[in-house]
Amino acid sequence: MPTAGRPHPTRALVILPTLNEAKNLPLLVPRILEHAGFRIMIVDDRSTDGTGDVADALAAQYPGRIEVMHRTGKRGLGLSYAEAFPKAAAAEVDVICQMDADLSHDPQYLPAMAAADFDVVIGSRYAEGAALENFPGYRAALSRGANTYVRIITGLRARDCTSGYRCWRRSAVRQIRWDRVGAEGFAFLVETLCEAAQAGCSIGETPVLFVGRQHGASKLTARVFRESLIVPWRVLMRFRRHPPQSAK
Ligand SMILES: Nc1nc2c(ncn2[C@@H]2O[C@H](COP(=O)(O)OP(=O)(O)OP(=O)(O)O)[C@@H](O)[C@H]2O)c(=O)[nH]1
Ligand SMILES: [Mg+2]
Repeated sequence: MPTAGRPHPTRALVILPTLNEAKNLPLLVPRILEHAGFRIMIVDDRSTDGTGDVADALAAQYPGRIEVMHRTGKRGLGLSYAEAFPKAAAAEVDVICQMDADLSHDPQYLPAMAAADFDVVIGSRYAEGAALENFPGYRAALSRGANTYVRIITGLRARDCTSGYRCWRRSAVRQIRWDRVGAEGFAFLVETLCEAAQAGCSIGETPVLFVGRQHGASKLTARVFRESLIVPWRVLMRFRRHPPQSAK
């Protein structure tokens, strides 16, 4: 994958959605901020384990580099990102990254992903050279199945369409039709990738080592799972009515 596209250092803003990540956040944040030019926007969804306070303490510890959004509306990963992305795109940045806050996504990949010559770069668990660690077999099978399902329905070509580790050019984020992004949960990841392809954005993948979470509980509920089954079809219908500029 080409990595020399944009001048470095890049001004990057990393969006970190959190729901009960009090143990993980203090370990993750310094590792992101090791990279020059990187800032963080933490989007906490009324965590009950004190993550909001941990986030505020980190923001005080790293003045000017961390912004904390304490959400009050309906909870949801998709709803959190849908609120954060347009706000991030209004900031003075070149690249907007998104990653999980549970230490599954290693920040070491951020500079290369941010500098890669694509509109959207996926930190991919299934690109050549990627690997999974501490990830039970049934979860890996579910994840692979989800990707096959999504690719068949939507026509997306990326190997890892459900990865939550991505870097976007700000210009690409501004092209997304945020008014019609409606997924409340994890399906947001598929919906926005489809919207990016629909908008004619180039999509690339960089292999990452994905490490399953060690602290805290999973938030994958039956409701979120059901929505993930429906959203690819919803997007397909949407694009039938408004054909894509190009199929990626
Ligand atoms: N703001 C917000 N963040 C969320 C919500 N649900 C999950 N997250 C965060 O989104 C990221 C991914 O969620 P995970 O729970 O790790 O999902 P997963 O990787 O599929 O599952 P596990 O790693 O097994 O728990 C983490 O940083 C979570 O804290 C939510 O409703 N709101
Ligand atoms: Mg996780």
